[in-house]
Amino acid sequence: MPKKIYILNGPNLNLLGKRQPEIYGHETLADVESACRQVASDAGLEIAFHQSNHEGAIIDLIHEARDSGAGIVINPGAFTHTSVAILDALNAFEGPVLEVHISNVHKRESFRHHSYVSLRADGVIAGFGTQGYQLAVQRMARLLGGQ
Ligand code: DHK
Repeated sequence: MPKKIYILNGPNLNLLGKRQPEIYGHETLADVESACRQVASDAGLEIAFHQSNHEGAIIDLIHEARDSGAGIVINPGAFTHTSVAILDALNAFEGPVLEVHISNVHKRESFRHHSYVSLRADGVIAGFGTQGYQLAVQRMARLLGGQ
């Protein structure tokens, strides 16, 4: 059975492609999902792809991944910079965690420079645009012992 990875997206990422395209680009989240599915299927991985504007829903998905996920790729959106609860949930997950930011958060406002999730993440990708998700899935495949 293929290993399943969870790709989780936080608040406002449902607006990808429409929201501040000069920062987040023109691709939609559906475009990101289909690109990730392609990379994952090439690597023999299954994907559960989700977005929520609600912190608790993201935490519930991280808990679900404890039972059925081998790894987590997460772009927590603004919760990156605020959520100890998401950090705690990720700390309760045993597999690899990769943190993705579409924009280079370090080039932006200082409140975006700190990430609670980075205290848990095994790797962080920022500023590679939506391509960062595909790179994270490739890296996840390597971490999980695929190609
Ligand atoms: C997305 C967001 O919504 C912001 O709140 C983060 C992140 C950056 C991104 O670059 O993908 O600060």
